[in-house]
Amino acid sequence: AGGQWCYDSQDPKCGPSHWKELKATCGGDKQSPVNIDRRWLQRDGSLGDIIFEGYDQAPPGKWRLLNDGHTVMLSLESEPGAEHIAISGGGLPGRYRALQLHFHWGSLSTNGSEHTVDGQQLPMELHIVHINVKYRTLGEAKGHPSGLAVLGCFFQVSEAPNSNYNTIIGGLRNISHAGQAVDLASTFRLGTLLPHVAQLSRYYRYQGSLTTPDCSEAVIWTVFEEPVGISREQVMGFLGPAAMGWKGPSGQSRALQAFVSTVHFPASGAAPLKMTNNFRPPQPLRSRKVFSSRD
Ligand code: SG7
Ligand code: ZN
Repeated sequence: AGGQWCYDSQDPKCGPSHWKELKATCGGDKQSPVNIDRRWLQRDGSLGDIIFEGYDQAPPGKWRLLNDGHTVMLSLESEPGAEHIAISGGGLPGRYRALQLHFHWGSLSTNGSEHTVDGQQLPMELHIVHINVKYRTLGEAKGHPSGLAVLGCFFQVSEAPNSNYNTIIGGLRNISHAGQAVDLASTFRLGTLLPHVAQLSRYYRYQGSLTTPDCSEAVIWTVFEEPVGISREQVMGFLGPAAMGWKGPSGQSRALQAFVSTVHFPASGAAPLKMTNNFRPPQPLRSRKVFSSRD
C-alpha cells in the first residue's frame, strides 16, 4: 500500500512534493538536500581532514552497477574478510563503512545536482553512502541521527574527459532497463572519483536526511566545495543518444554509438522513459546551520 514515489520527470503526481503523503518523515525539519548559502556558512575549526581508508587502492573482486529504477548505483560492499572502504575523522563521530555510490543528474537543458550553492544547481552530483560501523543494518542506522554519512560531490563540465569515470560510464549501456545490473570489468581506486586530493579538506557539513523516501533524518552530510570535471560527452553517457542529436546508424560514428547509452526509469506506460532529472529540490534549512571546514 502507499503507492510508489517518483521524480517529477516521471510523473508529477508522485514527485517530491507528494513524498510526505507516502512517508511523513519526508515533511520533517531536517530534510536534504539544502541550498548552501555561502553568506551564512559557519566556520567550524574542528572539521579537519577526513581519513579515507581503502580509497587509494582498487579492491579485488567485482563491483556491480545497478539501475535501481531511480538512479544508477554501484555497490561497494567488500567481500567477507576483505579490507573495508571507510571514512572517519573530519568531525564524524566514529568510523563509517562505504555501502554504495550513485548519481543524480539533469537533462541537457536542466542541471541535476541535489544540493545547490548560492541557489545554483550544478550539472550532476555523486553520493557515496557510508554506514556507522556501530550499526549492523541500514534499518538500524536509519534510526539514528549519526547513523549514515554521505559524501556529496558536484560535477562541472570540463573540456577534457575524466578517464577515472570510464569504467562506470562504460557500464551504463548494459543497464538500460530498470532492474538490470552489470559486473564492471574492473574495480578502481574510489579516490579517483573525488575532487583533487588537495581540495578534499574544503567541505560543507550539516545534519540532514536521505534524499529519497523514506527520507530518514539519519545523515551527516559532507559536500565537497570543489567540483569534479567531466566532459560534455561523458555527462551525455547518462543521457543517451537522443540527447546527442543521434539520428540513427548513418548519422554518427560507430564509436560514438557504442559509447553512448541510455538509462531508463521503470516502464509505466507504453514507452520506457529516459532516466533524467532524478534529483530532489532543496528543502528548508529551518533551524539548522551549514558549517564549513575552511574560510
Ligand atoms: C538512491 O538514493 C539509492 C538508495 C539511497 C537513496 O535512491 O542510491 O540506495 C538504496 C540502497 O536504496 O538510499 C539508503 C540509501 O542509500 C538515498 O541516498 S542519498 O540520500 O544519498 N541520495
Ligand atoms: Zn543521492
